[in-house]
Amino acid sequence: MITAKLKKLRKAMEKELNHKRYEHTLSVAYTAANLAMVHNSDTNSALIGGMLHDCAKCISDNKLIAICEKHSLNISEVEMNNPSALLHAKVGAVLANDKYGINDEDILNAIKYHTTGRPNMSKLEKILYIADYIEPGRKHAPNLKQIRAMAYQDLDKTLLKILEDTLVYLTSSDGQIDPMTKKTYDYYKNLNI
Ligand code: DGI
Ligand code: FE
Ligand code: FE
Repeated sequence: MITAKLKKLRKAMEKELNHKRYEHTLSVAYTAANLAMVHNSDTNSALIGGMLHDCAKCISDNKLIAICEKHSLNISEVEMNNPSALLHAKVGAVLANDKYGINDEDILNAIKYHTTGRPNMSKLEKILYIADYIEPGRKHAPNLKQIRAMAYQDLDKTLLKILEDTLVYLTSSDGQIDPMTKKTYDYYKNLNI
């Protein structure tokens, strides 16, 4: 069911984000809802998490840093060097709570960890992380066809594959790896799934 709350958030995101990011947002929300249906998780939480996951993506680097400082959030060196890529997730969780009225801890954590993941993720956290990577508008990641099929079978295996490909991509493009991305990869690698 598309609730009044979700409609309100959709309107807010249409205003807040640029057109391309808004389209991506809708796509992530519906992909997350599909994954939730298949994996027996709450579809409404998936829709709300998807709708808000990139709510801080169109905020300038300086403003992202200022919001972190205002909320006494620690900024690591890697985050300071890549504010848009990394801080939008952390700040997104703060805004989801403060500005968009979301109190559900699981949804807030799914937004907070949607870029790096974290060890021992909840089902919703996994669903949002994966939906962000596989939504139909994504084109450039390698192995997308295989990963999309895998996502509807096994969340942990899919997570591991995405983390592996992300680390390869970051290494080949000289991107600084956030320690949390590596920690998440190691955790799922060591599960031996
Ligand atoms: O916000 P999106 O573009 O929809 O996707 P996202 O939030 O998953 O990722 C944003 C970017 O962050 C994407 O280009 C991949 C990158 N990323 C993921 N893990 C790391 C990272 N970038 C750096 N520098 N380090 C990481 O560990
Ligand atoms: Fe993002
Ligand atoms: Fe995204």
